[in-house]
Amino acid sequence: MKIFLPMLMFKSALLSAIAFLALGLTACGGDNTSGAASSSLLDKIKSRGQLTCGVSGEIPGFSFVGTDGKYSGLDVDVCRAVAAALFDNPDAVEYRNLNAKERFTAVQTGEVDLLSRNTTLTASRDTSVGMAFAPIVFYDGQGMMVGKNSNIKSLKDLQGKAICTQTGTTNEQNLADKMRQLGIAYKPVVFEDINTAFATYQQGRCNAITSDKSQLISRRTTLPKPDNHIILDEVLSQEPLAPAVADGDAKWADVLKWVVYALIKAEELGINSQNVANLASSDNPEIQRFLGIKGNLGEGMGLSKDFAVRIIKHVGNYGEIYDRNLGPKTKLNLPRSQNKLWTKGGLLYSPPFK
Ligand SMILES: N[C@@H](CCC(=O)N[C@@H](CS)C(=O)NCC(=O)O)C(=O)O
Repeated sequence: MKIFLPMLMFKSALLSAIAFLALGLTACGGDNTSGAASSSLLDKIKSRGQLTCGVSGEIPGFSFVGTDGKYSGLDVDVCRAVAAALFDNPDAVEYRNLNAKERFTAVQTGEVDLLSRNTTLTASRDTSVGMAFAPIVFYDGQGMMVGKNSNIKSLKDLQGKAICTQTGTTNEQNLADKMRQLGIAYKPVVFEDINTAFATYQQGRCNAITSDKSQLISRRTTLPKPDNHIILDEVLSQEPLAPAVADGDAKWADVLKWVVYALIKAEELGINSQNVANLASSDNPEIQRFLGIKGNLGEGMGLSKDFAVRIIKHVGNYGEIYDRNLGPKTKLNLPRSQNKLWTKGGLLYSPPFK
């Protein structure tokens, strides 16, 4: 016993030290959260004077780089709205094109401040991939595109056929799940790059290509003969698309969250880029609070009082963003369907600004 006592003492001291360290680490972990709140990315971005936004850059209507090098699309407008709220300048954004595989690492390593890139909000991404998602900006579902003359009229006609998809996406998994459920054996052809995926489909080396419906509609406009391709009626999954920031920085996540809500709320209140200046004299208390005429909602978020005015005057409300990028006057001409406001039978809803 005697012989083992010092060893036991050593062991217990060691265990205590480990426990202490572990506690310390936990405390640091806990402190980090509150530390992050006090030294939030928000402050760094403000002093940097520019926002770094991760987008795709390959999807017209969502995020696309024009021949003039300018970015446009609904996802891009989310970046612009955040920059408008922060700097009163929607152009204070540096964009980074990210493919599906790169996107989450880019957020975790701080390469981008926020991800606004046709990304589906899922439980695992929200809880174990280290993302903090903002509200949904586009309700989507996965679809299947095939050649018009292919004789493929529904998913069951894809037995034994090659289907192009992209790695690191929900689409790859949904396809496998759906086809297993339907008992259809198919050949998955998986790519990292969307352009290669579409080029392969275009060359006829895949009988079909699957992705979010909005993306299929968008990319179809870039094919040499868009009318030669149809999107099957069946929807394989739900794809609620939302922007995201890295987990653990509630202050920064709140900014993104309330900028998105501001876009929705502005449409609901009938405030748009054309009338926002006149509404400075509104006597509606809800509008007064929202526009920062009364109260200090913006300040509580680490923003200016008039952050909503800045967003709307530069970027517009959600409806204006939708119409500009995806609406009937665009090549995409996507019906708003689920992406209408809740007051119009859709799913878009903002909590109160109070
Ligand atoms: N919403 C799905 C799919 C998103 C996705 O990345 N889709 C591919 C096409 S299947 C894409 O957008 N690629 C664009 C690119 O790589 O730039 C997800 O979050 O996983």
